[in-house]
Parts: sequence; structure tokens; C-alpha cells
Amino acid sequence: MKLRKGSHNATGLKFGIVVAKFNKFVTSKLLSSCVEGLTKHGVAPDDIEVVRVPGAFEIPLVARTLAGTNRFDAVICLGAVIRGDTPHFDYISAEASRGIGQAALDADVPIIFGVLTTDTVAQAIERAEPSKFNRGGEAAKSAIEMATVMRVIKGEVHKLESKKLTSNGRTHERKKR
Ligand code: INI
Repeated sequence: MKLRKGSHNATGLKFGIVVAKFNKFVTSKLLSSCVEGLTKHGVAPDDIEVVRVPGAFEIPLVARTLAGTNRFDAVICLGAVIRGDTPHFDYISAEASRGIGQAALDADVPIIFGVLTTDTVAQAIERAEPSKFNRGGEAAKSAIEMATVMRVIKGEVHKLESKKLTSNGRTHERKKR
């Protein structure tokens, strides 16, 4: 049996973050915990690009577009959809989750679902809080794990390890130790 897995070392990796402005009192906390989670694992601040969108409904298109640029190892989506008195919640949360999942499959790039869907404001605050559920930090960890495992299963880690770039741009096999 061969076990393939990602790592927590994100040095040199690049991430896009799409964050909704709607319910900013929650999404700003998700964003700061997410950025902290990335930098804590070795991501350079210059390798993180943040795009703000009006609400969770707008996240999938921007996530798909960012992923399609091939500039990022993973894209992280952050938002907070909080249930109200109308069915609006169901439409927004369903479209955000469906669209984000579809975007990842279409772009062939990991896109992380860091969108809270809660019944109450208190639940959303609790989940964004770094000392409680810390969903922003969790989204960062998932993005790193997915970015690194995708490199492994696409063979890129093996290629980097076994081949050395020569000065004229050609590669030659590295001697086995
Ligand atoms: N957007 C959210 O991100 N969270 C919500 O809770 C929310 N509610 O409840 O309405 C919400 N609505 C805005 C929506 O995402 C779009 O921005 C808007 O419909 C314009 O397309």
C-alpha cells in the first residue's frame, strides 16, 4: 500500500482568499485568523492575495476566476450566511456551497469552503472566534493540506526531488542517495 498525504509546510506556496463583506463583523475575524494560519505555516505575506466580494453569493465566480489564473496553489472562500426569517438563507447558502464545489472541479485547483452557515449571530461569532472554533484558521490548514497533497498526487514533489535544473534549463536525474 502506498500512502499519499499533504504536509503542513507551506513555504513557497501561494494562496488566494475570497472574502464576503456581508456580515463583516464575522468575516473580518475569519480573514485575520486565516491569514495568520497561512503565515504561521510559512506562507509569505506577499504570496497571499485577498479579494473582497459583496456577499457569499458572489464568492464562486471570483474563486473560479482566481483559480483559473494558475497563480495559486489553493483558493480559500470565507463568508457568513446567517439564517433570518425568510428562505433567503437557503438560496444563498446552497448556491455558495454548490458554486464553490463546482469551481474547484472546473479549475482543477483546491478551493476551500470557509463559509459559515448558522442559525444565529451568536453561532457565527463563536465559529469565527480564534479561541473557539476558529474556522478561519481551519480553512487555512485545509488549504495547505490540499495544496500539498495535490502536488504529491500530481507527481510534482517527486519531480522536484529527483530532477535538478541545469544552468541551460535542461534537467538531469539526481543521483540516488
Ligand atoms: N450574503 C451573505 O454573505 N450572508 C448572508 O447572510 C446574506 N443574507 O442573509 O442575505 C447575504 N446576502 C447577500 C448575497 O450574498 C448577495 O451579495 C446579494 O444577494 C447580491 O447578489
